[in-house]
Amino acid sequence: EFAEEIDEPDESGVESVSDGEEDATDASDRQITVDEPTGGLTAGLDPVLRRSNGTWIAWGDGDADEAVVDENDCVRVPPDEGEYTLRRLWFSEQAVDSYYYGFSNRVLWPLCHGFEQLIDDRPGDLEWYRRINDRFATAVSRHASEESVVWLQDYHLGFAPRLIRDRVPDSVTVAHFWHIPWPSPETFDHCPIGSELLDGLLGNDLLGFHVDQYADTFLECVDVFLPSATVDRSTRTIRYDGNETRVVATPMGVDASSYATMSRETDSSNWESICDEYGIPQSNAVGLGVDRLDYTKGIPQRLAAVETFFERNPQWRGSFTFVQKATPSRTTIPAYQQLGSAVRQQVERINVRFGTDEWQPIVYTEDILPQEDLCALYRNADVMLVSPVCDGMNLVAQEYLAASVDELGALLLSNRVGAHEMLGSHAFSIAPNRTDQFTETLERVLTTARGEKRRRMSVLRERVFDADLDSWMRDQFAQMQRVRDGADTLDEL
Ligand code: GDG
Repeated sequence: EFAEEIDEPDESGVESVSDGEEDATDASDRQITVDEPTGGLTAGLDPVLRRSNGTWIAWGDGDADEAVVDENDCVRVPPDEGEYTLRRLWFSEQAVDSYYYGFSNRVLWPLCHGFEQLIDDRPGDLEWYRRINDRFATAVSRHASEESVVWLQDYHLGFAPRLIRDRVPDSVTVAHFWHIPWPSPETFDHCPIGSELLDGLLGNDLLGFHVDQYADTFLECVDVFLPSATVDRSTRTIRYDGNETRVVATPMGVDASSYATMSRETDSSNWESICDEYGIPQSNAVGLGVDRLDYTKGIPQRLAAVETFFERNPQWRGSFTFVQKATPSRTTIPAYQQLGSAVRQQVERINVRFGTDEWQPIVYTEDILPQEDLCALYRNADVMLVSPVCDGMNLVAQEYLAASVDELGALLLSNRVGAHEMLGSHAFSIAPNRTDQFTETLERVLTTARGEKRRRMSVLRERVFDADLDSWMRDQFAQMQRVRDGADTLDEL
């Protein structure tokens, strides 16, 4: 999900196939090509799979007929070494529309982010969500052995843990990481299948969230909506239907050293060409936003603060440029289409209001940038504006810090993101909907002395390096091992 803008299946390219298993493809004369992502969960999982000689079960991206797979829809990867198995599941266009663009992203996504007014529970979508979860569970049960550890990712697989639990031996450990927030009981009450979802998730032995708040609201929801469950808040353990689920908060990190290395490798010519391409005056102070074009990310709120900033500070007109990199996402969903046009209009209006022949206050792009260009932007931004109204963690804030090798910039951070728990004390904290306070904070950042910014930045960078992706991954597996060892409470470990 977090790398969706790069990995999301091309809607037009998804082969229309039946919901059943695909026929075998003759792979003998086809080449396997691999794009290795830098950073992100995918890159973090790869070495784990290699070490464990495991099986990665994933939604097949692209054309099933063109895929290089054996009769079980599997391929050994990486191509030359063949250290683990990649098992593909192929979905029809209808399945993608209903499961992914439907129940996952029209119901669960808005629900978990507190946008219950945007829930659009279309007839049939839930049924596809059930079916696809079932297909994942079937695939898992075919590959799992007595000693397997199954690790599920995210809200697209809410029913799968129960379905897996019912089909695999008791000795198998089932763990899950939920990458988005968990809502309060009041918001969760809007979930059309609340108790079924909780029942599904309690098929897990271990359920991870980014921060304490989400772990606690999950326990509260179980308490309220699943009366037959026994919830122990002090140990974050739930007993339900003969199974025990441990709930943990483990904040996800980024591959900090690879961002730092890539950032160091960018030189002034990279930056010059980005400035030329997008019309950023090199002499300007630069503010930066990097997000998927999603209503949770607070882009309109950020643009409102930027507008107020130029209104109140004419001296900055012509010498501060705000760069917003917004990646189109889930564009078949009306709420996303509306957001996209509202944002484009807002940018246009602000640029008309303050722009001149030589200078645009906002440089807006929907391009997907190569990682090197993203790092060059991070490194050269004087202030990074991360202002979601609700966000599970927010990796962009951490990537910015990791890439800020010169320690010259500053992070302006919403108090409504998971990352605020780790970074809030030394970032410039804002409430995303309070435009005045947001604007004042931006003014303050731009006039704060270099020494003070460096002091904050070096504390923040240390935190991001200490709690990086590798440490998160190790933590996850240590927790799974503990659950497996059957320790009574995590506190005793
Ligand atoms: C979900 C949760 C949680 C963006 N544009 C480009 C590009 N990106 C990369 C960023 C970053 C990723 O996309 C976005 O990650 P976020 O964490 O900010 O947001 P979500 O996509 O909403 O992710 C979130 C995350 O899962 C992990 O648990 O933190 O709260 O919503 O890595 O760098 N990368 C490249 N070019 C772009 O143009 N190369």
